[in-house]
Amino acid sequence: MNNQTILDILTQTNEYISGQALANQLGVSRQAVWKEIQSLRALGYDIESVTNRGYRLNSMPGYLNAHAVKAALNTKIIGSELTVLDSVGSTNDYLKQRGAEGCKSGAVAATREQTKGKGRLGRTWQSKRDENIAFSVLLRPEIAPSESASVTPLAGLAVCKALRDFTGLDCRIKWPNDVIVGRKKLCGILTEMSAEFDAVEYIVLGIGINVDQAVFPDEIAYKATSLLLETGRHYDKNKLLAAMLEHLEAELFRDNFKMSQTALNEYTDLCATIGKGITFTRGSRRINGMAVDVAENGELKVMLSDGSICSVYYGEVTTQGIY
Ligand code: BT5
Repeated sequence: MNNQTILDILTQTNEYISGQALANQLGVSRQAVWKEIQSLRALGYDIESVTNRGYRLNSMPGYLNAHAVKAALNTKIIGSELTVLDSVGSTNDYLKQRGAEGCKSGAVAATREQTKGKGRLGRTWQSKRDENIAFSVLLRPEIAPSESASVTPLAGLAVCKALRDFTGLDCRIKWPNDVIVGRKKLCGILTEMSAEFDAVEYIVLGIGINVDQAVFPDEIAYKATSLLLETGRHYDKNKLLAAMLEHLEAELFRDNFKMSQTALNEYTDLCATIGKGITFTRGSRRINGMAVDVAENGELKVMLSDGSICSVYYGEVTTQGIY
């Protein structure tokens, strides 16, 4: 017998189910059901038992778990296959491996603990067990590699909108892919891709959000924030993850992974970088300019001191007044 099966039954109803009915459905003894209920309780599931009526699930544990996410999830593709790991090096690496093995588009891997979280360009993403959300989504869009540039900004838009809806915070996007509150970073996104010359094999979108973390290591404390620090509240991570997956599905599939005019307008409205002085790198040069717009393919349009406009697509951008 496995936990999943008893939980599958209990999560589908608000009614009491007798030990005998559970035992019959699972093909095990009532004693085995009782033992399993005990171990689920030890994991934080509040399962009530009433004589002559049976068992009922009152609440799930606060930490990330697949049943609670699925119970709150309303998507067709993203999350149709969903795993919540206890601990993993990086959810991106885990899903890339699954992608190479052929897992289907929309597969999601989240984790309670990430021990080797990755940022872009070889940097690290730090998070603490059960305090944050780290997850990845694998997608198999039928697009050319050159068309994939809009996936990261679309994901940034989706996560920003989800966080705004869920918390009421005035979250903004720091181009290209950070979600910030005020001057500090709440969420980072890392997109990785496996592609042939003319077709994308799969894209793995990795997203890390600071939820309950109250203290950050010295080197990032000046620029990192969390939902707890911003609102003084604890949020249900399972519901928040479900909300993010719903927004990701809506934004990514609205126009087959392209930035529609609506998405572009929303992105531009939420982009904290536009209208600010920025510094970016070209080779070994540092160049100053004013961010004026974001193009359909996600590029940042920057006005230089001579009035000319140039496009910035990669590398590091420092935005005045943010970080
Ligand atoms: C990112 O990179 O912001 C992408 C982060 C993606 C993390 C997710 S978690 C699930 C999935 N699995 C992974 O292994 N990764 C993805 P970048 O823009 O390069 O920013 C990294 C920089 O952000 C670091 O060098 C630190 O300065 C800072 N940083 C690290 N951890 C942070 C945190 N928890 N909150 C705010 N800033 C952080």
